[in-house]
Amino acid sequence: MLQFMPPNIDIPIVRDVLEESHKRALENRQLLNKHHIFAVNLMSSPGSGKTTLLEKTIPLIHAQNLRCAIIEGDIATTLDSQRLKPLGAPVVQANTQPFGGDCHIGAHLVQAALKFLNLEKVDILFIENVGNLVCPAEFYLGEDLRIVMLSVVEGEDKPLKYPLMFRECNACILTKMDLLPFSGTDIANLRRNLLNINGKLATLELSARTEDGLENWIDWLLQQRTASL
Ligand SMILES: Nc1nc2c(ncn2[C@@H]2O[C@H](COP(=O)(O)OP(=O)(O)O)[C@@H](O)[C@H]2O)c(=O)[nH]1
Ligand SMILES: [Mg+2]
Repeated sequence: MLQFMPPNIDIPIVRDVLEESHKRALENRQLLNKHHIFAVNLMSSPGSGKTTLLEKTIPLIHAQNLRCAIIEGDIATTLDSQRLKPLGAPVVQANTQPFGGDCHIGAHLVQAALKFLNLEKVDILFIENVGNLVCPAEFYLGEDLRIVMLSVVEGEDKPLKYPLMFRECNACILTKMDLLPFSGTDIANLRRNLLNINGKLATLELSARTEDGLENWIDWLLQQRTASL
């Protein structure tokens, strides 16, 4: 008979790891509070458009005289950081490959990354999480806002298949709306699926390519920040 789990699995070790992670997240929270920083954890599958949205968002936030910083999470490379650096906001790359290639950013990595930022000069911190619709949902980092992006080409079933992510987030940005006519996605059904999984989920729709919906996203984001102050 196949046995999938050793009978004496050491469950306390798993719990300790999660407790340690939560402790670090609360420390991050305290530090961010101390500096009045509004932190946004941006999550999605690889390729949904997180970096592109940041490329479009940061100049618009800067235009409001608010200062941004970015923690860029990836398993490997500094490719996304290189895309974002010209925007003028400080960027810290957090790669998980040296720590075993985790499929999400941990609170300890955020803690380490925060040491590279002059927190006195940051109003909004964006954390681009590792592209993954599963693991990042499980780890609180100390953020104010958890956002999942879902591009319409990924299909209307994704909220049903990856419910934790959609339950754990405050908002879902449906993106690549310019591709909707080619996607075969039934947008009404997608909206229904989102709300069936999480009735409190705020939903925004935009295209970073055409910039439709971008202004609405910025207004909403700044309202969330104001409400948190
Ligand atoms: N058509 C279209 N393409 C987009 C949009 N946003 C991002 N992309 C493209 O999707 C690809 C992946 O985007 P990227 O921002 O790197 O995704 P990330 O992996 O989530 O950071 C790139 O080729 C982008 O140009 C959008 O709103 N519309
Ligand atoms: Mg990216």
